[in-house]
Amino acid sequence: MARKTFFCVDAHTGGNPVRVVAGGEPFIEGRTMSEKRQRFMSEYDWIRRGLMFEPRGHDMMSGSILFAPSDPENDCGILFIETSGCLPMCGHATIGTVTVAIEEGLVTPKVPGRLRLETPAGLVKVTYKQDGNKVVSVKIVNIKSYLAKENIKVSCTDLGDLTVDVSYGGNFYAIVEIQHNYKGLEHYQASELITWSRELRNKLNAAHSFVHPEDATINGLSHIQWTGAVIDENSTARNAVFYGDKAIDRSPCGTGTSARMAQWYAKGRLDKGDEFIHESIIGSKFIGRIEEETELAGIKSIVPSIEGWAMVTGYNTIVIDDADPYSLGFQV
Ligand code: PYC
Repeated sequence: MARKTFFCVDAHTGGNPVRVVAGGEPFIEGRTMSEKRQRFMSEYDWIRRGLMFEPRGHDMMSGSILFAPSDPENDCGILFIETSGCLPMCGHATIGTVTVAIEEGLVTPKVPGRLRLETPAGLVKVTYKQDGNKVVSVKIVNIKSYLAKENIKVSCTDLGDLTVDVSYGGNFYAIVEIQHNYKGLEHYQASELITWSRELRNKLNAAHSFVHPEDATINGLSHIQWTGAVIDENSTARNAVFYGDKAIDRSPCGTGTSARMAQWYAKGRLDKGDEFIHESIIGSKFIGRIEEETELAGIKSIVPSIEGWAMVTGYNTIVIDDADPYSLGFQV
């Protein structure tokens, strides 16, 4: 009988949970975080399942595991774990992880106020501000983001025919903008958006291929971004991002915000330096900005930044015991 113990610091970023594994993680081979991610998914997925699903987690649970960096220039590596799997990149989890790592002394930055993080999707540069020990804001300069496909037709059983764009901001997002058959997220129940998201994701993945041009391990449309009217007139846009089987991000979604900025940039609706204030389903906000105009394998792309905040909610020593029939969790 084996019993494994994980020391976790729980936090939330703009309302969405981040469970940071601060002790108990295994040694994982791999030269890069992308290689470690592949190894983790094939050999250690029980850790993700046990820590993310019920009864230790819940449908929205998401988190991270910290590793030593492979390049000594960098501060640390991050693996993202979620109910949906191991994402190549996760913005809200990065903001939460940085907050926890600094406040709890899990990482000592080489340069105070700055971190260089290795993620499976690439290097992410971070700046953060503190008030005493409290990290009050975290700004992440994300990986290159781009509009992958425009004007894709897809039908939704309840809504009818829709036209969506697919954009990459660390994960591939289908973005549903207001149109004839879709009035905006505030007109529907979250449970309806969840049901429709599953259908759209299945149909879009069956009909199209979404593969990162420089890293084929990043593939598949994983997230649906439903847009809507802003609550605060000072915000630029609002969204509700669906992921996994039943999750709607409570934060504005960092990679989703990056994907939306890349879409707007490609369509001439956002310029370098413009502020993009993005609201979540609960009204929490991230501040986005295009830091750089660039290209990725010949595709017009941007380097976006996202700024937000996180709060520690608790310290959690979690046991996963082989004798427990629900050691790998469950979903209902
Ligand atoms: O913030 O990038 C994000 C994210 C992805 C899924 C949930 N949150």
